[in-house]
Amino acid sequence: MSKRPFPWEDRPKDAVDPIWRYSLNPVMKRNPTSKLSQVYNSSLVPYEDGYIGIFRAEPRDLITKIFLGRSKDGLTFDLDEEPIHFVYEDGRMDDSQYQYDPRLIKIGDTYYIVYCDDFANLASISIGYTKDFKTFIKLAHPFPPDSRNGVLFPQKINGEYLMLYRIADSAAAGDIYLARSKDLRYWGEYSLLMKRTPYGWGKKKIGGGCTPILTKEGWLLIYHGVMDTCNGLIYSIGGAILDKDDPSIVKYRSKAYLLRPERSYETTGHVGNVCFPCSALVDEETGRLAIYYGASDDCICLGFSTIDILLDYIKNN
Ligand code: BMA
Repeated sequence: MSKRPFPWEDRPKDAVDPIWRYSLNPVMKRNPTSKLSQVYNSSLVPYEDGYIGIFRAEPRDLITKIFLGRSKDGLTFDLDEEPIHFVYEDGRMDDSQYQYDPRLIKIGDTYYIVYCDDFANLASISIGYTKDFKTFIKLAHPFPPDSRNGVLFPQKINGEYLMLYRIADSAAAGDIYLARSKDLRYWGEYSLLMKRTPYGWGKKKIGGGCTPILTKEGWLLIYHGVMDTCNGLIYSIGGAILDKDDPSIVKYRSKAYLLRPERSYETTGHVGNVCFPCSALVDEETGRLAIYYGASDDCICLGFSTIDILLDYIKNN
């Protein structure tokens, strides 16, 4: 038995969706400290005898930043007081004004942080890395301005790093693309991976979510989809399975969402009707999943499932 506690609750009998909510959600509520008004789309990985994470948080000026945080149990979190300060590889200080939607991925002995910041007055994917969580290095922007939702695969596949991303937010661009790189700096061979759904919960745009999880059926992808309604946008969670050796092949994709905003902490907040997944912990022994999602751009919530339940649901729906 690993001594690292895995956050978990059994599926309630009345659960209808393949992801069920932690009964004590949100795990991080709004106004968690006197300095921070909201902490939401955040990403955790196992570290030492607990977890470490990169958290999207807004101080009282509401300018989004990313913070380092630690957790012993995956349920309670201690965030640093200061946001992360990146330096470029040549020693220059990063002068970006805002950062958001971090995904933390360990590859070898390096922890990569894929997130968005400002570039030419537009949001853009950035890649930072650290080996010790003390010094944070940022690569020169690997993607052009107006790229979002970078999700890096946790290992090289056929000698290449793979990244999911979406171009901008304009009406013309809302699909997930796949990019390839040999060194994380120069990306190319872009290909369309998944289009928005023609109708329904992912009609307006879709984007990457959690780091893909390798399973017996291929890469399990937990992503987000957005629908526009008379009442504004609704962000739900969806699932797909990509081929293990060639993730540009979508083997299955669930037509039904896996979770949508329903509880008050998901429907009402800074931006209501948002469930935005950024990371999932996997318990290798049991296949249990603890999925962290930001709710209503105001708080962090936890959903549970298992690899088998999600694979079955995605294949059968
Ligand atoms: C998206 C991103 C997310 C956010 C969502 C809803 O464009 O900025 O961080 O949760 O909008 O506001």
